Amino acid sequence: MLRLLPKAATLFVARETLQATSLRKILLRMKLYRGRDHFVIEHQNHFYEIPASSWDEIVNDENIADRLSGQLHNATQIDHLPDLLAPIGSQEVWAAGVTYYRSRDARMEESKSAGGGDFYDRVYSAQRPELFFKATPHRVVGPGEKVAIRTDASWSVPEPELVLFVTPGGRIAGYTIGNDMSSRDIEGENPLYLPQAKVYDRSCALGPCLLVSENPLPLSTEIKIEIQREGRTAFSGATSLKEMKRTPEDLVRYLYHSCSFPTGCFLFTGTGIVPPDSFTLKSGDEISITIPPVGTLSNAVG
Ligand code: DO4
Ligand code: MG
Repeated sequence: MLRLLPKAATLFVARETLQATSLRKILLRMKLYRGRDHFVIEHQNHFYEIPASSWDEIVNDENIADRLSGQLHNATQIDHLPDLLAPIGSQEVWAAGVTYYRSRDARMEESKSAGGGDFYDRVYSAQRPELFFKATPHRVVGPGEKVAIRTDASWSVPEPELVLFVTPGGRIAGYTIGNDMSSRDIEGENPLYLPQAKVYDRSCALGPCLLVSENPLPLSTEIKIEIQREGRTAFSGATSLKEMKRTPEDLVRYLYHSCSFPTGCFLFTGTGIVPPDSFTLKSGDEISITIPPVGTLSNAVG
């Protein structure tokens, strides 16, 4: 610990304690990356390689932040980030839906002719949230990898979402960015088709890192998306956590009710950005989703 403190701080016990406290606060918000061969912590714009046998070993600690700040002292500094993989090990990925008014509206519109609209209105205001299973790890892609469109879908969109990492004990220990790729024509035809509209190979992107934070993200946190097509912006949009109807803690409480997650889990918190109905993704589109404290997740469609 002292190695990272200014020398003068060691002369005054009270000041040292103060310095150590603020250092701890800084350390308890850091980015954890999963590289192909090793794990990396980003701290104050420097990268440190840390030893671990697996992603699960790191994130299954109920106090990930303390574990990482402890490891930082013996870590090897490296010049740049390695090629990144999705920040996931053996965790299941779940998702909440219709947590923003914009999503409720879009869902009611797309399912109107099938008579499903009322369900979305009811779930938006019900106490119990909509929670659905999104992906097993092998269906998840990481930064720079391609997300897919279902070949039997005619109307596909990305859903840019804040994703929680929840420990086996049910504590929100970190945040990442997610793309909940969705087939709106299939979902709109019948709400019972939701698993097919949502769960298919490469339908889920996560990354670029896990922001390990002991403090919740402020409601002013923005979520932004930009889709580039043939060199121009085909769609862009933004929202903030202020627009979310439910709290992350409430979503976790329902997810963990009568359901265990031995290695923790990821939980998408819902989308507040839906492109206009005339928009559908095409192969070659480049999707960038930014949540400022976490970073940017970029994936092409293909
Ligand atoms: O009910 C359909 C899914 C909604 C969803 O994924 C979202 O609101 O983000
Ligand atoms: Mg979604």
